[in-house]
Amino acid sequence: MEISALTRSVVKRNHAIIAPDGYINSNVPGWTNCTVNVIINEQMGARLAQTLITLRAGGQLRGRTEAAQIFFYVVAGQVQVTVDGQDRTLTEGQYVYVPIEQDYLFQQPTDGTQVLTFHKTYEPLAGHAVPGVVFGERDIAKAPVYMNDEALRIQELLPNELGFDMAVNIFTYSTGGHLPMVETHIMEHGLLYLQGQAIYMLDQQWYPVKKGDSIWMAPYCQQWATAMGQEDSVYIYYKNVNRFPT
Ligand code: UGY
Ligand code: MN
Repeated sequence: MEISALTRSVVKRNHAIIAPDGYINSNVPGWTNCTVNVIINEQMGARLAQTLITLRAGGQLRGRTEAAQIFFYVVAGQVQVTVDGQDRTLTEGQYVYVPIEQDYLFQQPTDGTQVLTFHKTYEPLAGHAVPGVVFGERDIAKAPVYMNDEALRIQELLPNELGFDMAVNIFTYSTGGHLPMVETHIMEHGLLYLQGQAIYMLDQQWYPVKKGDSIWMAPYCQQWATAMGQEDSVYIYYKNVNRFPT
C-alpha cells in the first residue's frame, strides 16, 4: 500500500509540481456535475490560472469570459461545445480558444470527460484586433522540429499573431530528447503532461514527472527537461507572449 504521507507535489516561490494525488475539488458557479481542480492561480503568485475539469454525464460548463480569455483542451472523452453561435463536438486532442467577453457552453459530455483550461487576463495592443474564437486539434504533422533537434517537436495551437498575448503549444520529446539548454526567461508557463515520463529541472532542483502531472514555472524559473521511459513524453503548455515587458 502506498504511504499517504508522501507526494511528488511541491509548491515553491517560483515553481510548483502538482500531482493528481493531492487534488481537492472547487465549486465554480455555472460549472455543474463535475469536479474542478484549480492547479495554478494567483494565490501561488501566478498570473495565469490552470484548471482540470472532470465532467460526469449530464455535466455542463456554462459561463462568460470577462477580462480573461480561456483556452479549453479536451484531454479525454467528448463534449458538445457552443461558442459565438458555432456548435462543435470536441474529442480528445481538440480545443477551443474563447476570447474575452464571450459566452460559452459545454454540454452532453461522455462520463469522465476531462478538460484542461488556461486563463489569462487579456492585454489589448493598439492597432491589433482582439482575437476571435479558434477551434483546432493536436496534430503531430503540424509539429515542426524544434531547434534542429529531430527528438523535439512543437505544435503551436494558437495563431502566431500580435493580437494574441498567450501561446499554447504541445511539446513532444522522443525518448532521450532534451531541451537544448537551460532556459532562463521572463515568460511564465503552466503545463500538463499528456503522455510519458520525464525529468524536469526547475530552479536547479530535479523532479521525476509523468502523465497527469502539472507544473507552474514563474518568470525566470530556470528550466530544463529530458524524456525518459519507453514512449514519447508529451506536454501541453501555456506561455505569455507578444507584450512589452513592463
Ligand atoms: O517555449 C518555451 O519557453 C519552452 N521551450 N519551455 C519549456 O518547454 N519549458
Ligand atoms: Mn520555457
